Amino acid sequence: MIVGTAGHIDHGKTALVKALTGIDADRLKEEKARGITIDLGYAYSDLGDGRQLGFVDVPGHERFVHNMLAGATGIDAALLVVSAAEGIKPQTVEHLQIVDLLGLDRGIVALTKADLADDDQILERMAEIETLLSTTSLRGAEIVPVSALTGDGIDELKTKLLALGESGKATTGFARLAVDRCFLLPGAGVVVTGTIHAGEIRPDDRLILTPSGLEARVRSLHAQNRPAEVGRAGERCALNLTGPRLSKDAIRRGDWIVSPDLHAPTDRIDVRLSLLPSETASLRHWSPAHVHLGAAHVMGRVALLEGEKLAPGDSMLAQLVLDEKIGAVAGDRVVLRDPSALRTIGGAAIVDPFGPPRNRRAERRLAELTALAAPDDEALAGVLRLEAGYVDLARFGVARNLRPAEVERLLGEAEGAQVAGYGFLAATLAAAHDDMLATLKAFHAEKPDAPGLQGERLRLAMKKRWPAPVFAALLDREVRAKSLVVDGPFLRLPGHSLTLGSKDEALWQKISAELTRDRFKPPRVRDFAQAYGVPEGDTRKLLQRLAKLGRVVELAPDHYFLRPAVAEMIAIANGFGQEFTAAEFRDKLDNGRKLAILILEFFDRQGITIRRGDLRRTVPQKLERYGKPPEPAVSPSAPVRSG
Ligand SMILES: Nc1nc2c(ncn2[C@@H]2O[C@H](COP(=O)(O)OP(=O)(O)OP(=O)(O)O)[C@@H](O)[C@H]2O)c(=O)[nH]1
Ligand SMILES: [Mg+2]
Repeated sequence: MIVGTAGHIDHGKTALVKALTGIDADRLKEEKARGITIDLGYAYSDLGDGRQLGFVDVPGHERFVHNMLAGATGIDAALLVVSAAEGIKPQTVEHLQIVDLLGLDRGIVALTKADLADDDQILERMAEIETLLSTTSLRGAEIVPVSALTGDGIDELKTKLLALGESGKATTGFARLAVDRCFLLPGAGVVVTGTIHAGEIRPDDRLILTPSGLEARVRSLHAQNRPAEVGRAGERCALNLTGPRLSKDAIRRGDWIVSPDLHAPTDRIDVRLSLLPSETASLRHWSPAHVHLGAAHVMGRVALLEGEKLAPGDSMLAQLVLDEKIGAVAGDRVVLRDPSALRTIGGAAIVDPFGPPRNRRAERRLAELTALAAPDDEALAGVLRLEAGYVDLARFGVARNLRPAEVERLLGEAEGAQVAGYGFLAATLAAAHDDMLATLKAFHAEKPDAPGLQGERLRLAMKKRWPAPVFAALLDREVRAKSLVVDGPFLRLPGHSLTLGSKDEALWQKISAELTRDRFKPPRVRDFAQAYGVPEGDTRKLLQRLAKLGRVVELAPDHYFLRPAVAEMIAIANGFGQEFTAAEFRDKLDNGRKLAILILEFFDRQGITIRRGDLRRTVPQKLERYGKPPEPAVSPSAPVRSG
């Protein structure tokens, strides 16, 4: 269990930690010289029965509140220290505000230097403190008079701290540790310390530094100051890291060390923001602020999403636009301080760590944020019901540090279904199915001669406009279910087939027989017209229609080939396995030099072949441009011999 101190300068925090643990957490030379705490100090006390109390000792000086903030993140409970001699002072109030904004509702107040006050004074201080706590997350917390000098009350305080118990952070998510220190240990190399906010870390784990993206492997670790095989959420850990580009200078306080699945630095964070009631003026849109998240501290601006001003004591959805990228997960608490870092002005809970750069104030975005502000299960169900109708499940998982299996479970609970990484409600899928099929049906009715719609046309023609990747997922689902058919570049209903008029059909029968017989050297439009006594214009029109249907391909003006024959010729060209000449190609097709060159020029135009001087080669990606080549004809089986 990790306890963080809080309280005004000189009120006895470090002395109290020493009385509780025997350890002086002030380790810097400057701290000793000035008699004040500047940076975070750490102390552990083993209670002998396997239990342990860990302390993060913070500075009370108003200039070092940013350090206090880095220390207060990830603690289980707050130990608010108030001097019985001095009572409530500015940083007593500010540290308590921070504890409140971080959502810490477990803590104890130590009324220190009790040896310097009489009983009446102590009772008076206790009443003042009780009033101060009453509007915060620590309301009702116990107040224990203690003296680090005489030792009075120390054992009682220890017992009461232990009784608070651990806060129980989620070990189910991917690992994330907030780095508060990084140093070089002779013989070991780079060591970072910090609190694990979620998940577990073990030796040999491969982790990533957020935001830098540097890779690190855990060589060994200490949890709560002892060598360990695993560090769990809620524990303070020291990790000995190695990595190709890792160095002490590449790691800073405020970085996160995360499982690779969770590495997603962001500089636009959508939050629910509260302005402290003690503020004297409203916060205006686009105000600059110091933003503290985890152990990180960056500058940013506050984009208000639901108005131009936020009044003291009020809350509103907002987007924090940061000067630098950081790691963030929904539910994380953020503390804001004024631009000159003189006072804490408010705090926020992260709703979506990946805020959009555009349309962030649009009504549908605000509705989405309202849904996302709920606990995980309700949030997923809520977002599925929104007008957009789908959830990008991977993004949802990373934003909230949920493993894919957990997202899947939540989706099942919300009675949703997954299609290619997107979640939908069954009713939404049914509506999309109906919409897609009705759109195609209407198209077929309007254009019975057309083979179908191309994918993008279908997407744009539907009643509901899906984003292209979501549409692709929905379309794939329908194709798999055979609700619609992919026909070359076209999508059509399975029942839709083009029928030619009986005259055309009869003509096509004759023409197709000719095209089949001489598939590499077919007659041309004029030849058919003459042969069958049909006007040339009508013959041409029929073949143009058949080309639209994908049955024939016009390789040169008025010169049509059967589509499978084109696929076969591509296979023949590819069959050379290397560059080939027009003459070699002609010899395979046996169709004359002039025609062979016309065909190859057509292939060149289509990008199926690339020509270099007299040589050509095929382009692998284009080989199936006209479908797969027909199976080679099966040779007639040898007559069965008897005997
Ligand atoms: N008489 C008396 N003096 C105390 C007691 N606790 C602390 N002090 C004295 O108060 C002074 C400040 O104590 P610290 O523990 O350094 O105070 P702090 O809250 O850690 O101060 P910062 O870290 O700088 O905010 C020191 O001179 C201590 O000896 C106590 O219980 N009784
Ligand atoms: Mg101190």
